[in-house]
Amino acid sequence: MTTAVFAPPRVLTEQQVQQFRTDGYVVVPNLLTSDEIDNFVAQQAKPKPAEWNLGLQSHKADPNWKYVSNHPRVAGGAAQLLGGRPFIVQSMFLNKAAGGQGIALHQDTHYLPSEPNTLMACWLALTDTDGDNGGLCIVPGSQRDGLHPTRKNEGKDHVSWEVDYDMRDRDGREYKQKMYSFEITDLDMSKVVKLTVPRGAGVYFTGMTIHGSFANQSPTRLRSAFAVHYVREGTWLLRRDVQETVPAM
Ligand SMILES: O=C(O)CCC(=O)C(=O)O
Repeated sequence: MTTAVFAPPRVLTEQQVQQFRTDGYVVVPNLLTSDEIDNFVAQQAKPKPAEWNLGLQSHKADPNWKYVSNHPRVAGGAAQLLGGRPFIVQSMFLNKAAGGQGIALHQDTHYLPSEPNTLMACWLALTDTDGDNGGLCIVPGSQRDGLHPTRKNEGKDHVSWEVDYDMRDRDGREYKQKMYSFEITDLDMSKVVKLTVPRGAGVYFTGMTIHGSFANQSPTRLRSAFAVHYVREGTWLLRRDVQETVPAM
C-alpha cells in the first residue's frame, strides 16, 4: 500500500519564514488575486442557502469560504510555517464599515486553547487596510512572552461579549469555560504596530502573537478581511464547537 505524500506549494521565501519565527508574524503580498477577491465579495453579497451559514465553521459548507480557506497559496503558506498539513479550525469574514468597532488586542490562544499549541492564523485583506480604516495591529516578538493576563473588554472602541463554551480534553473530560472579549491588561501601547496590508495580501501570525484592531476612523473606507485559523495535523482543540477540524488543501 502506498501513502499519499503531502507536498504543498512553497509560498513563502526563507526570509519570510524567518520573519515569522522572529517576529511572530509576516505580511505576504498577493495571496489572493483581485478576481478571487471580487468573486468572494460578490458571492457574499448574494442570498445564500441557510445551511451554508455554520458561523465559524462555514468553510465546511459555503463553497466560497471553502475555496479561500483551502486556497493553495493561503493554506500552502500555513503548511510551510506549521511544517505539516494544516487543519482548519475556524474561518471569519471580518467586515468593518466606516465607524465600526475594533477587536481588543489579544492572543488567539486565549480563545482557542490547543494541545500542542500549534495554532496560527492567516488574515487576508480584502480591501486596502491600514491604521486609518481599522487595519490589523500586531506586537512584534510578543509570541515569545507567554500568555498575558486579561480582562473583559468593555470599552466602546472594541466589541464586547461573553460566552460559556463547552470544552472537552483528549481524555474525554468535559467542562465549561467562560470566554469573553479578551483585552490584555499589561499591554505596552508603544509596542503596537499598525500594519498597512494591501488588498490580496495576508498576514500569518502565531496563536501567541498579540494582535487586534481599533475602530475604523475613515468616513468612507470599508475595512474588509477574511481570517482562517489553522493547527498542525494531530493537534487537539479544547473547545467543542471547533473540535472537528478539517484537513486543508
Ligand atoms: O480583524 C480584526 O480586526 C482582528 C482579527 C483577529 O483578531 C483574528 O483574526 O484573530
